[in-house]
Amino acid sequence: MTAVRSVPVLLFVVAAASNAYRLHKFPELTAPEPSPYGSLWPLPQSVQVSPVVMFIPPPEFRIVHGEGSTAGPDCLVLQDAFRRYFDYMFDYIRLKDVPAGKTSSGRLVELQVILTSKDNECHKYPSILSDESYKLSVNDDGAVLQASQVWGAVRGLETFSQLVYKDETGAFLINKTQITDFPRFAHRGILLDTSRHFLPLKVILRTLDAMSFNKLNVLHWHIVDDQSFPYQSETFPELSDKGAYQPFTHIYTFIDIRMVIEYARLRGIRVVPEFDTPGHADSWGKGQKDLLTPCYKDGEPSGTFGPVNPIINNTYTFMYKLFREIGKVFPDQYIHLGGDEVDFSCWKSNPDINKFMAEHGFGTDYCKLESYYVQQILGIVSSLKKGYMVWQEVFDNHDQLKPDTVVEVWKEKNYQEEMAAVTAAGFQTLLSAPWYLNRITIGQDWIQIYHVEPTNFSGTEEQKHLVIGGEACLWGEFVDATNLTPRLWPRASAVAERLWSNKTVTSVQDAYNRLVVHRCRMVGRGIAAEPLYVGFCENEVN
Ligand code: CP6
Repeated sequence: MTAVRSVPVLLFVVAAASNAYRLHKFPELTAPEPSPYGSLWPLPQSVQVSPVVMFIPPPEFRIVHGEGSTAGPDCLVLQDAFRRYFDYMFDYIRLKDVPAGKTSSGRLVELQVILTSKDNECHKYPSILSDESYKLSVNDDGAVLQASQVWGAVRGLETFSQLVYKDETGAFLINKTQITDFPRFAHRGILLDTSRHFLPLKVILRTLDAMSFNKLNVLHWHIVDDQSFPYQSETFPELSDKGAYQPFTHIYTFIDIRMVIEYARLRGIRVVPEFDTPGHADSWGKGQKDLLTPCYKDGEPSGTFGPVNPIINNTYTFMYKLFREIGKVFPDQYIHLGGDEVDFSCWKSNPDINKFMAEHGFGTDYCKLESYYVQQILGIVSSLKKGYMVWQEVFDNHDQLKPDTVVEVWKEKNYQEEMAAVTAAGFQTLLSAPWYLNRITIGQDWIQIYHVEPTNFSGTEEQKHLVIGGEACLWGEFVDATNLTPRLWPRASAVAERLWSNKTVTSVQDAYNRLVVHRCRMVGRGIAAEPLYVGFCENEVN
């Protein structure tokens, strides 16, 4: 009797709970339906989609260099992109068996890609100044993708591939469409952390694939930190011999790094390495004697070590040689120098440090010592003709930074005030504070990510122009190759649209309608992106 009576009670509880969950968590959204913009992600700046549909016969379809293009078959960036996108659009099908489609009015057999600039940058690396704009026209008389440089062509090919879809018979279709597109922000990044856990090369390359599907263009490679030093230096091989989790398997050799950089270049993605000092450098101490500050307890060295030791000349000789090597290995114009979360307690405990402080008139202000260190490092990196990025503390604690420093705002608390302060001081800035993707909650947290407006702080138009973009950060304490991809995607896609699309693109419902399909497409292209909510995706593995 009791068992029978408990059943309806249980059902009631479950129903009430799931109802509350549904109503409470997603008040804004209804079930996804087709967007007028199909599955375009991120949404281009200007899109006109006509209802007129054309049939694409895959066996005949070609992506070609159009007449008058400044690029030809020797342009590896385009050749590789043509191949990739053909595969993404028509892979896994027996080309001859594709039905002709019921609703189509014309046939599209060619996409012409035309580069217009003489300096189309095919044989260069992308930079903060790269031109990623393009125009795409899909018409009766053919499809034309026009861009000034290869970077715009790569973005436009992604867009073209997103326009192609299948009808219920399996025929490939595309609507007549006109698109004019360019990014809102020049720096659209993902931070990967390969120190807390080593990430195999394959995982990094997959992430670059997924970044290109989302038009993201900077890999911020937080390559070393307290826990391990996987960067294999030629000048100082002991750093990874002693500081990596495993000296032979869990390191990145020059060859590995070259591979990441070239794979990224072919997708219009920059690789900005971060070598974070003076804090977050425990692992450096294992292979480089006397680099870190010895901490003291009761007047004696305690055997533990703190931040990089800023008071000895050898530190700077070492840093010069290391950064000289790094500057050659990584071709990007920028190096990220970290500078976050410096713990002063070890410096405070050390009598030599305190003596140095007194001699330099720093009093007991350890920010001044940090500042002294940072000035030296910035000087070293400048002398190597590289630009640098730093975390916000470097701006907070120092009054004389070089004007071309890029300041990355990461602290969630009052980040809008920080953006206002950094830009009021005339520095370029990057936003990552609201985009920490290692932080997870239940439900559709991509909506919070999507709602962020990077220029939403009080300041002049001039200040807003100093916001050069932002980054989705995937810190590695709880992330390795097993869970990286679903933790990043599709949530990083929300950041990608915020940084690419027009400021006026804010409809969460339309974003949801497109993102559901975009996520399913990523799954089809081999990216294990997690689902947004309940629903069916034809590419899901079973
Ligand atoms: N590692 C390094 C980290 C963090 C930072 N720097 C970090 C701090 C707080 C959060 C997430 C990450 N793990 N080197 C700060 C930039 Cl919530």
